[in-house]
Amino acid sequence: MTLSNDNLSNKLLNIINSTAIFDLHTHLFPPTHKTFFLSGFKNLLNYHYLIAELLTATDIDASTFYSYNDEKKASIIWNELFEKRTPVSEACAGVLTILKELNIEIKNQNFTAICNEYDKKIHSDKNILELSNVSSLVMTNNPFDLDEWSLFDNNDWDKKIYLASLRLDDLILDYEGSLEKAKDQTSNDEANSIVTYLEKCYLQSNPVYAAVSLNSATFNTLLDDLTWRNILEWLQSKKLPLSLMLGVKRSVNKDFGLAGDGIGDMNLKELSNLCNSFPKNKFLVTCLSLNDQHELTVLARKHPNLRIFGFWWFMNQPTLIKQILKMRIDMLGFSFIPQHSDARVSDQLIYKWSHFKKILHPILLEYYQDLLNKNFPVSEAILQRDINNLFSGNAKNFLEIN
Ligand code: FIX
Ligand code: ZN
Repeated sequence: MTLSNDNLSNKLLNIINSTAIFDLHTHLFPPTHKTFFLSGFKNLLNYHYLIAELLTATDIDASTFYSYNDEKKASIIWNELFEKRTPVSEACAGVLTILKELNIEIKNQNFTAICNEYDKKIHSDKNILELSNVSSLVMTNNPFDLDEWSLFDNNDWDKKIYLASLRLDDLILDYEGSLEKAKDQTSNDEANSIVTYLEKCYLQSNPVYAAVSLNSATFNTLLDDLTWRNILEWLQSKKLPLSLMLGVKRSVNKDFGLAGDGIGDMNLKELSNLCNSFPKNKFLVTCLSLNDQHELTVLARKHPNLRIFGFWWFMNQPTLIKQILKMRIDMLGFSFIPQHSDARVSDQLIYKWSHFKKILHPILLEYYQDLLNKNFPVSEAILQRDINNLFSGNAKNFLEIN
């Protein structure tokens, strides 16, 4: 049945809130992978986005801050960013959204009281997945970090919820060290031991894509380096897309650790070149800089083997998302993957997705209202089809999974 302008907004909101999400890129792990699974209020506060905010807003010294235990770090962040200052940044707002969702009052409660109440409410990863309506997600799995990779030695976690991806940054950052590990793990001394090792990892983990973060200084390695050409060929044979996270410069401020990465240069002409040179490979692409968004969207109209995904990190701000999301729809229709969470702490799924939905609803509403005004019949079934595609179908179709 065709909807009218009167009931469109509510129907759309209901569908957005009830449709299951497939989260294409996270840094999450199942709870059984103990040292890597992060959850809870203290971990939420110790998020590197908030650490960067703290270390630049105050005169707290980075190495002194990092020498504290998790509880003390979290209490400093709460005190400096939520008590002494007004928590209006996107990362601060995220913490408040989660507290509100869990009905935890801030008024008249100090840090310890909030921590205690929070710990009573959360729960398990299942709880969080339910609250955020995420049905499955892709982890970031580094085959060259053997401790982290030991996840795949065990079967005590849900492989239908936690899907694997092969994160290959170590091959760029430390090729020799990675090669040694690959040889070690495969008892293989041949030139192609990297691919031999990746094949072993593939069989072990059943990944849905491989991924690497690059900037203009490292991007050409993909085209010029024999190992990478072999990897691209191997990925094609496995029908595995390569996810390219473009425009990051690591350690802009070394003292800040994980909170010290920034934006680097990126020349997207090289991306176009890559898409042409490897037409049978598929590339998921996200760009870190606002400057690259328009060109990236144009390239997604030119290369069928390129699919845009998400608002990565410094792009994940409401003001930028509103503008760029509309531009993507104007140029691509709904043929892109609008968001991923990049969650590092499981609880963040709750705010990352609810914040995105809050932006998505009024933007989509405008497009559907315009269609109705032009006498194009918009039914509930059309809304549901579109939201299914935006929240999971587009990503799963590109990955060829169901
Ligand atoms: O490279 C990445 O996958 C980035 O998302 C991370 O390295 C970054 O630290 C992050 O958490 C961004 O959201
Ligand atoms: Zn990430």
